[in-house]
Amino acid sequence: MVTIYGVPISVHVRKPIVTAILKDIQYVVEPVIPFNPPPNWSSLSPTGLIPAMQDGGFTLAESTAICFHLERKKAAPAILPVDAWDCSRVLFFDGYAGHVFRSVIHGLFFQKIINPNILKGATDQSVIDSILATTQPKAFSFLESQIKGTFLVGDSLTLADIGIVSNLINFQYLGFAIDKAAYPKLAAYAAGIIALPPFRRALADEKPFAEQMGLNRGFAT
Ligand SMILES: N[C@@H](CCC(=O)N[C@@H](CS)C(=O)NCC(=O)O)C(=O)O
Repeated sequence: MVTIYGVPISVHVRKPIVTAILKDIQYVVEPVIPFNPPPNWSSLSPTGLIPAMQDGGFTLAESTAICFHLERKKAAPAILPVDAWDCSRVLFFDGYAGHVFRSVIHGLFFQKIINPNILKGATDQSVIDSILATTQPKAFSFLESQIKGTFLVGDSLTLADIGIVSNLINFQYLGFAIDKAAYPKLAAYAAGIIALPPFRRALADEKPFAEQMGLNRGFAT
């Protein structure tokens, strides 16, 4: 049994959860909120960030490393293509997903959810407006240019889709829509990936957490 530490509505915790569901690997989620971690947290997550994982006597942090462990634990269905060029492209998009999180999603989520609900601070609307006017259109325009079909790379779900769409889920959780006029391919792509069974189950399982935080689930139903 694999234990995944973190909250399932997190962009990065959802990556190993979707991967485990896709591969039919048994897992449990041990809720950890980074702002209020358990005493042994630094031994599980050296950065203090979620997710971390335990599998038998083996512990690991960093979502990409955890997904890679799950890939080696159970090869099929693969989230990393055999073809070298395709695999490199998948790793590029996984890295780009980290960029989307840091430059778009983290700031929006912090201002709309973490600051008012957890830290009891005030939302800074100017930060939200700035992200929506600068980094978000730049990232979405790039992604729009990359979409050629159902999946970002090849003809099956890979770590590229898992990382990118996990960000797009949290964008929509905040009540924002992917503008179909400006980004028609991205909007259709995200809806298609979210409709796949591993994402549907992950979103159903995280429903109580999403509802507790007052997140918008309209796109997921
Ligand atoms: N590179 C890390 C990033 C993890 C990350 O940023 N996690 C966020 C939640 S999605 C977090 O722990 N945030 C809490 C904080 O910033 O203190 C990974 O892929 O696991």
